[in-house]
Amino acid sequence: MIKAASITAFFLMFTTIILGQTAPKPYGVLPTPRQVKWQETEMYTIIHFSMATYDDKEWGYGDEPVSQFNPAKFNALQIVGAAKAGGFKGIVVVAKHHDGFCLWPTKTTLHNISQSPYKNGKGDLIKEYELACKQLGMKIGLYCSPWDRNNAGYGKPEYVETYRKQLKELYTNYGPLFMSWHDGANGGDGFYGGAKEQRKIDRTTYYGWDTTWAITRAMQPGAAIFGDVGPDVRWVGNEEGHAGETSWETYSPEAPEAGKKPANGFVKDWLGTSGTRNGKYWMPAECDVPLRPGWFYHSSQDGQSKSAYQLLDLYYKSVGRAASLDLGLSPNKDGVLASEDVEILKQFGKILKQTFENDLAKGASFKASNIRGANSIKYGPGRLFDKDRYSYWATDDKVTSPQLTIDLHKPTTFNVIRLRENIKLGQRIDSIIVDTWKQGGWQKIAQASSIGANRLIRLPQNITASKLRLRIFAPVCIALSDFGLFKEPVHLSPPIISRDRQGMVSITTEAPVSSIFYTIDGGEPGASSVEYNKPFALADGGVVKAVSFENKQLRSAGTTVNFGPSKGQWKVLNENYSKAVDDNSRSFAELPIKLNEGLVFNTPKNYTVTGFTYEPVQKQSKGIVDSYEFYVSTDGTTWSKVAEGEFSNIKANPILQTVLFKSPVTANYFKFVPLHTLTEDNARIAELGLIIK
Ligand code: FUL
Repeated sequence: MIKAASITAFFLMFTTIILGQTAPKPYGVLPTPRQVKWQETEMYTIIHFSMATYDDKEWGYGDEPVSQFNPAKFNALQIVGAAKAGGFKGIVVVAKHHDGFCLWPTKTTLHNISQSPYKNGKGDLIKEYELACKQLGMKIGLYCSPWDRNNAGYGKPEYVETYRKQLKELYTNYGPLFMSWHDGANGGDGFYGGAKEQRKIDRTTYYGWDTTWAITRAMQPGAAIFGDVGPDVRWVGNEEGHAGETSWETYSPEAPEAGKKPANGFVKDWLGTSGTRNGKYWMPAECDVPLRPGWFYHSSQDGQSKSAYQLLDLYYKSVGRAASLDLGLSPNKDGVLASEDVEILKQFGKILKQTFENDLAKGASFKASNIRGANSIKYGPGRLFDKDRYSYWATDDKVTSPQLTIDLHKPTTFNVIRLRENIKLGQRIDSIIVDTWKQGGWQKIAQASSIGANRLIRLPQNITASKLRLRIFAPVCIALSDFGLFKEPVHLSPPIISRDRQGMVSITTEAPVSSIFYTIDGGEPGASSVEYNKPFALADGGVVKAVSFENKQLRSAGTTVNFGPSKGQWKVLNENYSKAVDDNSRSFAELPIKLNEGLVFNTPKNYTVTGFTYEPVQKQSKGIVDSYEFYVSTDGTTWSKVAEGEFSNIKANPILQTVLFKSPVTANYFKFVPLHTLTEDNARIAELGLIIK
């Protein structure tokens, strides 16, 4: 028996060697089956709806009364259904955010939904999401924030036990989960059961991540674990929704301090944007980005959701760079998504479908410079055009720079190229070049480094060609599984609205359009609104909405800009700081942090003000203010404090910060006092603004 088996084994080995059918040897670190499954998910959403929704904050402090949680129309089917219409395959529910409020009836704390009026204490939002996902065929994952600003024990060992108990409850009662999301392990100030103090933790040791992850593995083996340091999926290092132009699926996380172990919240996170070629771990990136400016719903951000074409751009820069797109959805106080968000998701899903349903490379003939073992059935380029992501064209071991010519048989117009490797054999390819045959010669039209599970190249213009050539460069033989050509539908770029220092509003577009229509009364612009033909005055501010049209048929996405009063006549008392109110976000004022001192400006008339805005300097981490005070006065001498607090999440998401006062105030002197910056240096202010009633 043994003899017969070994003869068969020898025979098999002999034929595979002779016929060249041994698969290429895997290269570098490899994905686990769990990571392969996660990679195929490509697009999911993360849903922030909790206490902060009611307090109009990005991070609740932890002292929010449970009595305020009572969404009148919460509808998980509406939320999950909108995500599905957008082409997303799953949702990650924020089961507990930094404010510590648990959306399921946990036994670990009283700060949970069972103590709220919602469904008379019988509510369980996670169950509602889970049922909606089951009904709609969507995957579900959970985010239970490690940082808990409500829990009295936070910072002490006992809290880590509580956190693990919370995870165990979630892992037992819901699922199966496709992701377990662990981020925001910050620590800092909070309510902490009434202590109201700073609680610093050592992020490398406090949470005992290895022990926590072992619980996830045992109880939810299918869940990919996300965090700054994975271990399955890494954070991309920004909340803008894009991976680097080159982004490797492998990664070697580094701690910011030499000799220390990297951990969630303690890593050179900017390295996550591109990953590491030949990195230590298989740890692809997730690109998380909110659909609206913030993660939670704020009515002040209505009209500022990303358009379907902006989402498409992010799709190319995330899913198209072998990462995933995790889009933040923010139900409003009623517990549903705003209709404008639902509409955008629907349009996005439609554009994706229109773009990718028709592979223009189908039916092409192809010629490879080399086929592994000359076995064209098993390893030939025909494998590129089946729908299987893991069948592949491979070359002989020594052929590491092969070429493929593709004959489309007729002139074909496309603007997107897709390439995929069989990642089960590792990330093998360094770079590729695509050429088209034009006037008797090859002409380069695209190039890219890092392919991995999915690489989409969006061309700057339409290309029409009938013959293409693909050149590949790798350190080892290749295992390419897909080559596709697609045509994104024609669209108009949305209007760009700006205002000068004199208060004149101009509207333009990137490329010429036949007409632009706008409104200044908050109404939706359409072909019967006012047509734009010259700049108009809006010195006291207001909402401008505009849309562009091509021949009244093709309509662009809309643009909305909410202007405060024009700053042309504002005076900054210390002229060194005048760049904070010059209507130019690219210039900034820099001032030292000093108690009671700040930046004072005076307006030429009294305004009834409902809030103010602070814009940090973009693309720079220095001088970002994260806590402040704001004062008003009518004589520049007697001041009253009208706001104080933190700019939550400004590090990861440094967008324009809007602070609304408890009640409107009338004044002509205003003082912004920065109390602290993330980098503990001088404060930098790109712009300060006022929100006028
Ligand atoms: C971060 C949090 O601090 C933000 O508030 C948000 O939840 C984002 C998705 O993750 O870590």
